[in-house]
Amino acid sequence: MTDFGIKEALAELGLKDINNGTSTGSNNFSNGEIIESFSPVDGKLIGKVVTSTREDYEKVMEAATKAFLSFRNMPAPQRGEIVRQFGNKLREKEALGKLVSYEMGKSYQEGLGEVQEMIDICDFAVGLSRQLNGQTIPSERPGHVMREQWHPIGVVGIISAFNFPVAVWAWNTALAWICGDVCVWKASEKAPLCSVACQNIIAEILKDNNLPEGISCIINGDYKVGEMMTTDTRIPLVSATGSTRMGRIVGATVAQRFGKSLLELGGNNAIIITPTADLKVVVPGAVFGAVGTCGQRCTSTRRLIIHESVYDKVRDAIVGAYGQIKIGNPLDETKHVGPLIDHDAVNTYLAAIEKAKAEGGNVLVEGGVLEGEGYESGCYVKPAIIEAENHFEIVQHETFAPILYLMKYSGEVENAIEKQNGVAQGLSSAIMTNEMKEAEKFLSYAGSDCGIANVNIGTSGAEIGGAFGGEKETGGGRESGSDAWKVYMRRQTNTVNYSDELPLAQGIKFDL
Ligand code: UN1
Repeated sequence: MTDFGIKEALAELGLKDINNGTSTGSNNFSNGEIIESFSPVDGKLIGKVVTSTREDYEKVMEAATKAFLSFRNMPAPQRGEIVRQFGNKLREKEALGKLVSYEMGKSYQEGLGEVQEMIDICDFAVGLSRQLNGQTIPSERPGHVMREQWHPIGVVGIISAFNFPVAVWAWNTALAWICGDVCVWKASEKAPLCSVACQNIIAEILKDNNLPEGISCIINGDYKVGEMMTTDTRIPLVSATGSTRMGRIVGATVAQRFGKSLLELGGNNAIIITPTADLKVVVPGAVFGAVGTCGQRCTSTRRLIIHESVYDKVRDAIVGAYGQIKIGNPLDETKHVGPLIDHDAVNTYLAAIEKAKAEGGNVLVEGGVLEGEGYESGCYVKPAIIEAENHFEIVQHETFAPILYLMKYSGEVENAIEKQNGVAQGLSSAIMTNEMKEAEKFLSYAGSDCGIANVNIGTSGAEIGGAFGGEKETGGGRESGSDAWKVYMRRQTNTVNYSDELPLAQGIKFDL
């Protein structure tokens, strides 16, 4: 059977010896235990990574803090030039897309899409490197001027999840670097080789430019390694992507020491389907949203809230489309859906289906684990559709798997918006409608309470140009586009007196 060029891809990414048991450490400092990375695609061992001990972490932090002192002196457009070179390197990196697909299990197209997101954010950051503008502010005092400056914040800690093992890191680093920060990255222990591959690419660029490797560091391990960062006062900003459970701990720990955290946590994303919705748009939007990345995006579509007048038609169209979905090796481009990340994820998926049934859910498309040739890893599951009520405990909960809940609404769009907002998470949302008033209501202050609200597209697949993140239990952080860069900098307000007097603000008199 073809290995879809995996061996060549690993070699190209500098991971070639890993299959022989040679391990790759973070910045070559690691001395801890070994993490083995098994592919959910075929269950095979891809490679091993050494975790970071406390001593390793200290060495990494020493390198990072030292690198920051010189990197912050480099003019921002020159830092942009480094990011430009990184983006250019990524343009040659189909191998990285392949590794993402093989280590994480998403389709090769989506693996390439992730690399494209990295390229896009690099381009965005290069432009921004000449636009880290502050404001000038009129002073109330004669002969005075006020202005605002944005300075690099320092070492940025990045904790990323397995589902976007490279793009989310790039969203953070590309911006952090042009802002003059250096980064320490703890990738998910479920996709550690992706982080080593990225580190290999950027390390080469830093070397070619005679810059210290400490500008980009990786550390490996589980939550205990993450904890070294969250408790470390040398890290003014921790950006964390993952579960709400993890974010609650990270946010509290970082706040305890008055650090900043940027949290991008769970979603429970819904599409409202109104009577005028166009099925040509609804079906691919909902199906890709629900089964793309095997339902393991923060933005995956979990709920369809369908007007009762079109419910049967929409339900039948979606159920029909599920019949066309091909599940299998994600590197095989004829397949739409690959495996879940591991057996734990499979068990969580199975338990969620059982729970939905126990709560009164009506299964329209049966789930289940696939067996037989091509499914030996035990991680391939069937995307399921269940009719459910919004208040079911399981519906209120984010299950990182391809389970789609269908529910009805009646009357006006406000009733659908109430259901859509009636969950603890607030990441992404969408409405399918050709009624301008419904769309505008959905986008208004009385509409969707999510960080992302779309009209006539699905809930996933955001472009990098907009700020990405959400409200409520999603954590409130914003990454990627718009003015998300500001979180990676510290703001300084300056007042300069160029007069010969010293008038006080608010007209206070203080005569000596
Ligand atoms: C995530 O799932 O953590 O909007 C990120 C999307 C992608 C990013 C998802 N551009 O679906």
